[in-house]
Amino acid sequence: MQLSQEYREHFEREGYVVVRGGLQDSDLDPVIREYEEYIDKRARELKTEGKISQLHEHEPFGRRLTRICEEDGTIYNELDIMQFRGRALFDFLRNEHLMDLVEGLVGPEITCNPIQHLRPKMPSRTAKTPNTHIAGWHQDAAVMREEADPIEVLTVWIPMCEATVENGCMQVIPRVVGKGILHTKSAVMEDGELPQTPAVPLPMQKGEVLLMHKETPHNSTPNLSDSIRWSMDLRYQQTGTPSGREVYPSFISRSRANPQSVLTDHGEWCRLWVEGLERGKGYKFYRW
Ligand SMILES: O=C(O)CCC(=O)C(=O)O
Repeated sequence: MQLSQEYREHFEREGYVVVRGGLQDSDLDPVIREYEEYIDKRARELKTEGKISQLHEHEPFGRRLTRICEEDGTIYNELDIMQFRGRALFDFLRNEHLMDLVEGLVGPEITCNPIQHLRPKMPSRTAKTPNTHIAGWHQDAAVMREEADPIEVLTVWIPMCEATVENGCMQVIPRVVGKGILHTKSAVMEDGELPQTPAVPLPMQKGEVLLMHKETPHNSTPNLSDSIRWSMDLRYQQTGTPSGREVYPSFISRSRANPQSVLTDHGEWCRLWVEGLERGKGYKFYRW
């Protein structure tokens, strides 16, 4: 699906747009299956090691990890993109439907920025799981280093299940773009830095895609449901521009001019991340 003029105008005016039907189950399900298989394998290992009492194998995708983590939280820290590095996940980062949407705003030469996450946002009441996926108000521009300030890095937020107000969907402050970085002290906005415009909660269905400008303030609230809110947040930009996190690997995910330059080698992507994570130890990720 190409990004329509109407969607583009909404993005330009509001600083974000939710694209209905941007992805299909067949785009997301291979990633979900890959995570299901991994969680199953790791649950069996933890059970053998005596760290969990049961496999919880009859629980659905939205609940199994919660049940496992109530007994042992190890798997939780193995699931973000750079640690997990699955093949289906890597393929998804240059998925054709996704690239079509991104091309509508970034143009035909697209690089995948390394500031990218896959978040299993756990129900808040899960005692043993670190609640790291509650995002305070911030602009993504502020989590990049200064060299990316002039660059248009597009945030793409993708729910892998329904995202609701109850399970902690994204919220944005519209029409802020053009004022630059509003943070003055840290990667999270302080009281008084947030524009007074009312926030817009963005409940989304699986298959919908949020495209967001890097200056749009956004947050996400605690997950008050009893199911995990699975999502990905990815970033893309024009090839040849600085990522704002140079220590980690960017890669070309679409090129109309030079299709051979697209990275399709899963092993090489993994290698780049292993090296990048090593290089990133002690790196100053934020400007403050
Ligand atoms: O997924 C979330 O809850 C927060 C995501 C976020 O803050 C971001 O993509 O910058």
